[in-house]
Amino acid sequence: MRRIHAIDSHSEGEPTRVILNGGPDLGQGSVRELSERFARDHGDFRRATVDEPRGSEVLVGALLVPPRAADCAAGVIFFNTVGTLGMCGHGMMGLARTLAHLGRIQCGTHRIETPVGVVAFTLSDDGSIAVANVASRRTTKDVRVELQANDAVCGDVAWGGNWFFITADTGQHPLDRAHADRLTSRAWLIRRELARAGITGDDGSPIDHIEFTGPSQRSDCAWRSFVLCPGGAYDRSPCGTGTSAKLACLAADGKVAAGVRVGAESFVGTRFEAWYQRGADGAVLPTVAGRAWITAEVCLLLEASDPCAAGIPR
Ligand code: PYC
Repeated sequence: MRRIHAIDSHSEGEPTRVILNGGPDLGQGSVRELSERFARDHGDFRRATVDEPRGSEVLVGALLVPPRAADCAAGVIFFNTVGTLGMCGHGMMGLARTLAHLGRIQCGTHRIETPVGVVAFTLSDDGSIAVANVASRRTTKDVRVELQANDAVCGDVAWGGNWFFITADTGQHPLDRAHADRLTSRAWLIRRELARAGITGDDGSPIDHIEFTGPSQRSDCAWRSFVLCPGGAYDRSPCGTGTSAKLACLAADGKVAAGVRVGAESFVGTRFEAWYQRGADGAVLPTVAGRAWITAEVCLLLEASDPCAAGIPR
């Protein structure tokens, strides 16, 4: 019987599972290199810890690894049922809350190496966690994607630690939970047609997150979003990397100035607050703040005879 200890949390609704032991030996290297090894060689471990029957497509895993950057407290690889993520905003909040729960960190600022760069979070006395994310950018504005006969969608391609296609065109489906299935179908269609049309991030990576945005009913939020994640579930939080990508678009359009705080509402009504600063080179440096709560101290059990020890067969 293999035992893997983990702490589960949720960040404004979206769950994270931080793996505490039993992870594979990924050798030496930068967190980007370790992440590539993890993605290539350890799919069984990834699926065992986040896929059904021990998890679900909503869950994001976080594997702690040694940082190469000397000024970082830890390195982390975020992953889901279908692969690894570059960064994960809600996951970073869950990691911060988990490390505090374990007594490994105190309030203050901590730097973490991710596969896409160093991210700092600040844990405050009131429990809020502000994640200073990697530089974010819009790479293409108003990309038109043909969907099917008489239907096309126009949106922006942007980076916020993952690649996003961001559009207000929901196909007239309201951004509410009664329409989650239709929004999911449309987002899948957009993702498929982006790939078919060869539209990628500017580094050639597939665009694997689709974000619909629209007006929020909350007086403290500038928009509401539906973000389809790579595994097929929608983000229950406002999506930290998606909020960063959206902020990069608003900054590029001159709609939100540096330092101005905006609220981002998730599809389930929860909220992140976000703002950005300009880097020396003019880059958009977003900070996304929210809260996270511990939900479980878990010991995952993997029996040798279990046909689903490495996740449900797919
Ligand atoms: O919060 O950045 C995020 C995120 C990415 C995928 C799920 N959540």
